[in-house]
Amino acid sequence: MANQRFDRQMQAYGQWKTALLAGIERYQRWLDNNKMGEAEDELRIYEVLEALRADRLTIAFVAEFARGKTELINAIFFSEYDRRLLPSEAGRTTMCPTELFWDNTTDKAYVRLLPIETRLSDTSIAEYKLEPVNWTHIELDLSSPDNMAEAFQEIVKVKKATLDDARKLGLYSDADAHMHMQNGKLPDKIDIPMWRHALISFPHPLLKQGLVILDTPGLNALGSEPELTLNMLPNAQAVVFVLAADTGVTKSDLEMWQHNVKPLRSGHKKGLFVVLNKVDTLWDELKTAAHIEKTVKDQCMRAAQTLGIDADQIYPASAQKGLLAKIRHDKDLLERSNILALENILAGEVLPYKQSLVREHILSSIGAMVKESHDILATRLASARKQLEELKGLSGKNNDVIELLMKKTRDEQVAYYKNVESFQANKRIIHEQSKKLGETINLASLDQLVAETRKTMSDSWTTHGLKAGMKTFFDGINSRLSEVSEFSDQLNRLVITIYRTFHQEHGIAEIKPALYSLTKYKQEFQQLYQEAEAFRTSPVTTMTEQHYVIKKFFISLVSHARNIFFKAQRDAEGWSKAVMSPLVKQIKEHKETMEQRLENLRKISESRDTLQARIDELEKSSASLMRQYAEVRSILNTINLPLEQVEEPAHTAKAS
Ligand SMILES: Nc1nc2c(ncn2[C@@H]2O[C@H](COP(=O)(O)OP(=O)(O)OP(=O)(O)O)[C@@H](O)[C@H]2O)c(=O)[nH]1
Ligand SMILES: [Mg+2]
Repeated sequence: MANQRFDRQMQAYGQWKTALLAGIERYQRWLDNNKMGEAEDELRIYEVLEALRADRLTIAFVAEFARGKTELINAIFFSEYDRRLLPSEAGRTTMCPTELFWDNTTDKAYVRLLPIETRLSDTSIAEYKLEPVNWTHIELDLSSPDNMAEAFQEIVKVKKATLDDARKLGLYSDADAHMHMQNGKLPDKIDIPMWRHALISFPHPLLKQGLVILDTPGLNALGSEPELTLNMLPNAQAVVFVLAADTGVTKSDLEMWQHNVKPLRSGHKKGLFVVLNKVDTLWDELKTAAHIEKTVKDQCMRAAQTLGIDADQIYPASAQKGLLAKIRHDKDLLERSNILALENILAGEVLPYKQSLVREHILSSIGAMVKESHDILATRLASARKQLEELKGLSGKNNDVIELLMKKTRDEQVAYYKNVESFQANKRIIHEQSKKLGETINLASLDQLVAETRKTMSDSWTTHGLKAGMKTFFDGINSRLSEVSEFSDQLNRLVITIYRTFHQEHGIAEIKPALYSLTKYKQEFQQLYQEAEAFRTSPVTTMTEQHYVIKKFFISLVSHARNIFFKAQRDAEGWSKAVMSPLVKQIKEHKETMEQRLENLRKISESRDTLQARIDELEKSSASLMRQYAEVRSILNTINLPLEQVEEPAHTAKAS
């Protein structure tokens, strides 16, 4: 009775991905067999296939310490081990961000830990991930749950550090002194986490299908690792924010919500879930079920008011009772814990959302290409049919008619060639201009902006310096984006005119060219700005050792912005290579069709016996074209297929 709907919905998602992979591979073979693909197309298909194979779905659990994040993860995903797999205890437990996933590149189960001292270097966690030598590696013995539990205990380890060392690591500042006082005195050494980040590769079926669970420590740790707030959490497809019924919404819960969680989903509402955990603490044997239900409802309502969301957006649950119920196979307790309802919500919302993201990615990378193949096949089919009709009409006609037809076709051909020449000139212009577009989105100019920003902050790595720095940085980004926008608008207009002319003057099929748009990147920058603002104004940022956090924050911010610029530039390059391709292909098709028609007419005028043979040939090729057309259509359909819903809509019965 372990994970039910989530499990099956994840399987349905896996099947969709498998069908998609197979469809795209078929398309790749089809392009190859028909010599339709260019090197550029092959590369893009290869990239899409690789991205699909490496595709992951990340669900992050975020909350203040001891709200039950780890217990929820144990209850939802890992109950079949009949024990508490990840350590969850009273007080601060999880000491470093922990990623659970399956490493399909090594097919090995392990725990990898990044020493806390790596915080002293400027290397990001993402970069460290590429260098296993920097991590402490522990193999997992899957046959022994005790051995696994012991290995997982590493994640919660702490060690003693002098105040000075802790300060250098950004883990202590004078403002936190009161938290460490012992008998009114500051100790010489304080506890700091052993590890900065943990990776657990574990062969659980869900993880094997690409699920990644990100468990995080409480507010302090979140505030001191900007990479988590700026990169890891925004990249997760879903964030579960956990509150606890025994504490209600405390000041630090609210701070975390406002500064670290809410901004994550400011652009889109999907993928943010709030759980009111530990509702079992409200279960009172002396009260009626109706009374308890009302107490839970009231608490959800109050929490919703404090967070500024609707009450039905908060899911009451008991992770601990849910885990216990699953281990004991106690259906009533499981129902009461409301864990299954929570699973239903995750399955019903996260997976379709994730699917829409993957679909968007595929459509933006190869959608136009597949559509182009589709259109070319449609053109070929139409011209084969037209030729068939023409040839069938010729039976019984004398040579004069054929001569006349040949002359007409030749004239058409001459006029056409002339226009193709002017097209070549236009194509060169587009090519040169779009090269300039790529240059406008220039990483070197971004780096220059970064240098300017650093100067503005002039080594004042304080929240005040950051405020000025962020203004220089985002103003600079905006002015660069406006420049690119203006240029790409001009270019888009030119492309539209060329396509339209060819359609109007030469009867080429009407194709809508793909236009270059910056909207996506502008939105990403807007989102980044909001996250950065929330981080800048967060009380944790103002409290912690500023120099350390702000420097790290700045590095994260820059790397994120660079990434967006890089994507915009890569897309501009891809776009400039692909934008004229549909028209080029249609022009080539048209040319070949005309040549073929002339050749047919010439052969028939030489010998009438060839007429029937030509008709037969054309009929055969029409049939083959029909099959190819159907094939490409089916690939387009698979990409657009909605995710099969494995059960009725999510059941959201509230816990009582
Ligand atoms: N009564 C009750 N206790 C719970 C529930 N969920 C978790 N707990 C307990 O609360 C304590 C903290 O749970 P954790 O899962 O470690 O909390 P966390 O949010 O991961 O905390 P950190 O790792 O410190 O950030 C543990 O003792 C859990 O057993 C619940 O639903 N009901
Ligand atoms: Mg924990």
